[in-house]
Amino acid sequence: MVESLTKLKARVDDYLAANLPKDIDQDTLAASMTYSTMAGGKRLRPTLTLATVLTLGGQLTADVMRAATALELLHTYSLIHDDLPAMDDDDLRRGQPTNHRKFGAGMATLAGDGLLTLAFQWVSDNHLAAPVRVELTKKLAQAAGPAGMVAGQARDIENTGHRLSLDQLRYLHRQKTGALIHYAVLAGGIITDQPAPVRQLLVQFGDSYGLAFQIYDDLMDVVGTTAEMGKQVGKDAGEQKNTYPGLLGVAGAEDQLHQALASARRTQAELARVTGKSFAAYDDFLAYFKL
Ligand code: GRG
Repeated sequence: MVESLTKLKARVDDYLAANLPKDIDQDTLAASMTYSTMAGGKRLRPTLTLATVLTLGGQLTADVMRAATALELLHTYSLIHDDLPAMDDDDLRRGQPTNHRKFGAGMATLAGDGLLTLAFQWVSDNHLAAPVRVELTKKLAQAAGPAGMVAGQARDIENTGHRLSLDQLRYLHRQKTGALIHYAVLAGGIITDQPAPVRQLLVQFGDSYGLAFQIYDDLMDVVGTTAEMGKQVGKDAGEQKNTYPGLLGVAGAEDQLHQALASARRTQAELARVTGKSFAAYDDFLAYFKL
């Protein structure tokens, strides 16, 4: 039986609280890295990995927790750097002042650098089988690096103020937000040593889910509130960012969201058919989208 999302999130929170401070050897840097990591994120990415591991018959050992939770460190780095004055220049994140507002841009940059680097330490320095650690490290680098999230961020910066086509926007989102979610689901398949067809279905689910997640985030910037999102909303249009509602209108974006969710549900059913296991745990993740 897969644990509830609330319980998985609590496991991630507990693991981070207990282990992050051990690996930082400078007081202000530790405060800055811990501040953003423990500021109350949803823990979507590591919980996707953990739910996938449990669904596929794996156990949440300390080593699995370390490898899975590494992704939350990396995700937090991306948020800190995204908020910096040189990027989005945001004041609020996870309902609290952004890292550079509290610690200054220099320390915030270093907190991000520290979290990114520590993520690779956690994913490689554990007792999982060596081929598993190598595969996780390689796939995480591909997802987060200059052909993944960093490329998406570069595309976003370069194209702000230029209207992209729907295909171009989808590609940007696939890199910027989708790549880490793709990795989150795949990591569960790598940890439990799944055959190639199952891994293929896992990434297909991750890709559809990641797309839905980004469209929803774009929509919430238009129709959501700061209290709901924990960050300033309504910024995208003013900054001429490329977004789904900007390109297609709210109704068009909602339609794309429905299509992405339908595709994720089809893949969820196919995963159950191919593996003979219940993928009901993914229902909790799909329930995130309130339409
Ligand atoms: C700085 C290299 C670099 C990359 C930044 C992911 C990203 C790339 C920027 C964030 C921009 C953004 C708001 C994207 C929308 C989707 C998204 C990633 C939202 C934040 O993730 P959540 O909702 O946040 O999982 P919590 O706080 O719950 O972890």
